[in-house]
Amino acid sequence: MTDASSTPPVPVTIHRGDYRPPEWQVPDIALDFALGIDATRVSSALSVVRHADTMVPLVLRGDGLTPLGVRVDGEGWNDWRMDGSDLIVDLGDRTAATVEVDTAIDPAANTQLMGLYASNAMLCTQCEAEGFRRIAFHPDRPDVLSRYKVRMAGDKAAFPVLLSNGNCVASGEEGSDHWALWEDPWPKPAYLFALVAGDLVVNRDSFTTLSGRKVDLGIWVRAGDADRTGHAMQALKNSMAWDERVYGREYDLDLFNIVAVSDFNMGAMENKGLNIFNTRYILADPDTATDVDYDGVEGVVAHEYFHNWSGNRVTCRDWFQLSLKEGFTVFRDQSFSAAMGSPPVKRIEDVRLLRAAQFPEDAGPLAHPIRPDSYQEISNFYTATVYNKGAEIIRMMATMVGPERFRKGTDLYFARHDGEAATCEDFVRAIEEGAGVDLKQFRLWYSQAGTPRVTARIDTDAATGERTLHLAQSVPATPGQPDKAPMLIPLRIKAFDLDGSHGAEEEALVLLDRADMAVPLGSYRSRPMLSINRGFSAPVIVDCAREAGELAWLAAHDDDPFARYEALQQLMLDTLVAAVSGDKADHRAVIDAVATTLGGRAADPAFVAEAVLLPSEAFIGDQMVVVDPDAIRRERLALQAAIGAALEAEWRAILAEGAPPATDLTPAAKGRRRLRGVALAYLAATPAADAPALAFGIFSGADGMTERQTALATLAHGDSDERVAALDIFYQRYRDNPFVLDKWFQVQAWSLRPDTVDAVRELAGHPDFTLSNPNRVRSLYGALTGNQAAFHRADGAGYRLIADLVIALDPKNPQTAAKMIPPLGRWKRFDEARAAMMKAELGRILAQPGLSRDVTEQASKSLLG
Ligand code: B3K
Ligand code: ZN
Repeated sequence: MTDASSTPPVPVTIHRGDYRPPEWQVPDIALDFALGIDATRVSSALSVVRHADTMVPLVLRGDGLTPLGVRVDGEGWNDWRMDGSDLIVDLGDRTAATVEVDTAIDPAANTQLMGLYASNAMLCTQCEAEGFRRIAFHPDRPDVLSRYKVRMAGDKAAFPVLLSNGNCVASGEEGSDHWALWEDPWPKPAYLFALVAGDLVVNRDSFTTLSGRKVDLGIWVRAGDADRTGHAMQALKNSMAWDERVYGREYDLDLFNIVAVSDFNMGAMENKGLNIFNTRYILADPDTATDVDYDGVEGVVAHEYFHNWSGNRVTCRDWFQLSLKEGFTVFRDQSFSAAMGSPPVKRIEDVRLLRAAQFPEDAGPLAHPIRPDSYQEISNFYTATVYNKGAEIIRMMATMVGPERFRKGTDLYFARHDGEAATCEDFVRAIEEGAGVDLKQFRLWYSQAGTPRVTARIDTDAATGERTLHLAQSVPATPGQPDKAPMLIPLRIKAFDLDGSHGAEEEALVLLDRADMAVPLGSYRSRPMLSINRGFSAPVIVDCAREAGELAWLAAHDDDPFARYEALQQLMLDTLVAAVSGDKADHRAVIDAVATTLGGRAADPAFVAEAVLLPSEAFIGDQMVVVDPDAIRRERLALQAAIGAALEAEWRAILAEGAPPATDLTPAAKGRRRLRGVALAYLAATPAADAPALAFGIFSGADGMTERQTALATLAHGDSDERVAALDIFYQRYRDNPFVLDKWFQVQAWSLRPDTVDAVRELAGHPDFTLSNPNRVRSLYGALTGNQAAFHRADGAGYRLIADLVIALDPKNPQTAAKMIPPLGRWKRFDEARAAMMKAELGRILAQPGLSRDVTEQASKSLLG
């Protein structure tokens, strides 16, 4: 017997091609928990059934567990041994048995926040992907599905509320202890197991499903927080109704519980019937949450709820199939949020996120297909590629077949694989058959990494006046994939006729399925205006030489709102890239286009706010061969100041109109607030002497967090007395609210001030800063890595700070530590001096003894480039 926790992890690479079906299935599991914050005893009884032809022993995975007793069919059993952290039980020639194992765990010492851990005196679990093995020995693979019976007992005063998956079927008291027995009728993989025990209050509601089943809904939070759960509850009920209407999916238990937890590695978790959430995606009221926070709550509640079908009823065969549930579920939550608000604005937000997080990933050392071929630590593959590019791939299928046929495909998928652990291939096949479409070449999206690049050019036949669109595609080499085959790229296209010579203009869906292609457009007397990849129909980069005048025309007239947004962004990008490359900056065309777009602000303020926003520093950098963070900042600020000054009267008028009440959460009100934030930022970029006072006025007069935070963030960029005062007032007012205090850290780390890296270093020593809370870590250090010029400060201070963080955090929480590494891995994109410093920091991280598998994998791959 060995203690697994002392064994250093050896990086082993797991390959998708090595998948073998499980040799033992576990149809039933009974768990018994004797709860304690720093000592919880777990007794598990696994009914196991042999599925192999040979007499292989039962392998139960463990992580940091010691078996305190092993019994088989009720008898003490000696035929077991430890293999590293795993428990191997030799069952001889038995084909079925009940294997019982006792273990003891210390939730309070669990700083990884995986398995059973303590958060604010409450016990909770996180098992995806491989956390169940930190609670009990188990095969712990998603293709082993079991029915669970969970009994838990503990001190009534410490743990008045006892929750698990499914339904509570019995409960009782024993002196100062009490107990509850939960049963989940639906077989599920171990990663969907959940348990919560603590002192919680509940917001109860109910939902009646399509077939008339009444479902009790409960959102459990700490005392005092219940009145901030209304938005989450409404989002849950809207999600349940939407999934019935759009996908025909009904909820399948009598109870649906959500618990909010302060210490959580990610957003939320879809455990069957017992979702566990990061508090930041549950609690919202106008005083503490911004409009963006409200939308985050709605989107994440929907996402986790939708997993009940796309993830739980149909789960993943193995972790390489992760995008099967995540890509599809992100697509579902994006469609839901679009339906609840403004579809074009939602699309812009989703594409902006894809470009900010996924395109860089796809262009760097950690690039991987949405269905990866290998991994060392699966936690490192919960990426923007698997989630967000995965959603784009589902969206392309939906675009190609249209909503009715897509629904036939998903109906077939759910019907055919209900109760199973499926693969991405199963999904594609169901869409192929259900929707009646050939997806043979399309499957390359699952196996080829890298963002395809499409070039587009219109040629004219001088003799006939016929126009032809020439399209070409290339997919860049990525680690392990030097050569790529042409993909199937669905491009929504329209060529606008300026002089009426062409007749009706119609949008076409062009399926670009080879390296080069010519698309006849017909005859146009003057050059048509090309609108391409409308609605962002494919996750590609389009290179299309269009002059400023053409982009300005499209920004003003295209009938696809996304394409209007895109044209203005392209105009801004072209202007900025030229300026950064040393050309004399000409701001006129952008200013005029922004002015024209602002003309539509009364009708659609939210869209206008998105459209007139300048591209981020990082996205400008992505257009360059070698990123020059200082020049990008300089030129972006210069353009912002020029737009600010030229349209000063407009910005002032928008601000003078006043804000809608913070309690008004309609899309129109949110749009007006968003536009006011943009106006304030433009005004603050000008030399206008009253800008800080104006921002401070908005800050102090705000009746809600959207206006308050926007004004604070604007002030935080500057050097005024108002900045110091506002930061102090904000801190004093919200120092006891961790969720809002995160914003206080974040706005300072986002600041465009030259001393931001020093400020972050100092804030890390603030009494309210802690490495134990992932939200706090992200609010400070995550914000810094998103601040391009600060993180890439020429002396390498930003790199050092992040590497120091990774080294300090890894022993506590490797998952969160590993998430901070990718920004250091982008060294190939920067000048030699910066690249050398970034590599040196990666090397310093890798030289640390006892490094986790998570950080080892990310840092070593990042160093390789
Ligand atoms: N499925 C979880 C993510 C689990 C991450 C584990 N490292 C949340 C979600 O995507 O819904
Ligand atoms: Zn998910």
